[in-house]
Order: sequence, then C-alpha cells, then structure tokens
Amino acid sequence: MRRLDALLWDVDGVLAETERDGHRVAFNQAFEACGLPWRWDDARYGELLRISGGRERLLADMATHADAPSLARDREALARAVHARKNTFHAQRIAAGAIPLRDGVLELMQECLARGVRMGIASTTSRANVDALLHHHLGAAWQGRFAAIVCGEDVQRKKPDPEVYVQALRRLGDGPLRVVAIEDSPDGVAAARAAAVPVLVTRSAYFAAATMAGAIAIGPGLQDRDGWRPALPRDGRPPGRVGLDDIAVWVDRREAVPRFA
Ligand code: XBP
Repeated sequence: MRRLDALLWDVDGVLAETERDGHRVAFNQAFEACGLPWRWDDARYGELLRISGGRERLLADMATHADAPSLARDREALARAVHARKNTFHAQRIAAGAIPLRDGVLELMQECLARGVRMGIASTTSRANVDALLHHHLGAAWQGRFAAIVCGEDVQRKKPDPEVYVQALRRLGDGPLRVVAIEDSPDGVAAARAAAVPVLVTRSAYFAAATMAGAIAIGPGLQDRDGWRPALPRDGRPPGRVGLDDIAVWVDRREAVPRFA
C-alpha cells in the first residue's frame, strides 16, 4: 500500500453538519432580522441545497416569491445583504459551540499531521465561514495546518465545477500526487471526479440517501470502520475510526472494483 500525499477536505457536511446546524438556521435568523417573512424548513432547504452557494441559493428561492423585489438589481442587493447577515449569525452559532466537528474528523486531521500527509480545504463556501469553524475548533493558527485553502471567493464557478479542486491541486504543487478528497454531496463528488481526484463520501444529514456516482467509498462517517462500501477488512481489529491506511486501501482498490453509486 502506497501512502497518501495529501487529503482534501470539503467543509459543509463533512467537517461538521453546518448546513443543518448552521446555515439553514442562520438564514432564517437573517430573514427575520431583515424583516422578511420567508423561512426555510428542513425539506425546503434540502431542495435548495441543489444550488451551490448561499447567495445563489437565496436568489433561486427569491424567484419563487411574489413578494421578492421585481428588479434583478434589487434582488441581487437584497441577497447580498441577507447573505452577509446569515454569515454573521452562522459565525455566532459556531462561536457559541452550536456546531461540533463530526466524529472522527479531528482524529483524522491529527493523524495527517503526525504522518506528514498534507491537508487542503476545497470548499465553495465563503472563506469567513471556513475561518469561523476552524478557528473555533483548531485555534487561531489553524491555517498553518493546511497546505492549500480554496474557498468560494477564490473560484469563478462553484461545485460541481472542478475549479475548486483544480486550484487546490495547483496549490499543493507540481508532480503526480496521491491525493484523495472527502465529500458529502453529489455536486462535491462530481467536482472532485472532474478534477481526477478520487473521492470518498461521508454521508451527511441532507444527503443521506443521495446517489453519489463515482465515489471510491461511501460510509456513515469517519468515526466508524463499519458500514462502508466497499467494506474495510476487520483483520481481527476491534471496531474503530477510519484512518489513513483504510483510505489508502480504497484508493488502491479503485481501479480494481466498480465505483459506488
Ligand atoms: C457549500 C455551499 C455553501 C454553503 C453556504 O459548498 O454550497 O453555499 O451552503 O455557504 P461546498 P455560503 O460543498 O463546497 O462546501 O453561504 O458561504 O455560500
């Protein structure tokens, strides 16, 4: 088994359940603060997550509201204002401890650091949201732990476009890299694959049953080696979290087995 050179993290849904515990709630707080009658329940937010980018999501929803501004220019301005408020509320929720990291995330990050596997962030969420989450959980020097950080402001096109991954690979440097991504959404999987990055999926709240065409492995989360497809060998080991050696096994196998949907 060859070791990995780098691991690229998606943020929303992978590092934490930020969509469920953060963004949706914060959008509703922002609607209220802006005097707007709109509210998104879980079902509606789940539908809207097909659109990458919080501001873009809001604009798409506005198109369904008769009480939204009629001029595109005014809608854009309102979306910018509400989105900025949303990000502030989201950061406040993180600072208040409302959004824990998912189980197994910190342990895998620590293993990467201990074993010299470089890490990157490949997210099309706003940089402020990534900063708020990782500052809270990893400390003020969090950026020093990542060799590449690519966020929504850095790209022209959000996922499923591969740009975020192409940029992350570029920042990791020249030469062939044995790299893997961790995603939770169909758009994220599509983006990684289009950049030729093998991708595994940790299921998240909003994409629990979504089809993930082309992932090299799909499972419930990093905290548990059980419940993954392809299954991980037990090798007489007690149950435990998914580690770098497990991920390397999936990367090795990817040419040998059909990809999972
Ligand atoms: C996640 C997104 C983001 C977040 C909200 O992208 O689509 O829009 O839902 O963040 P990724 P913003 O899958 O790359 O993590 O409001 O900052 O867009």
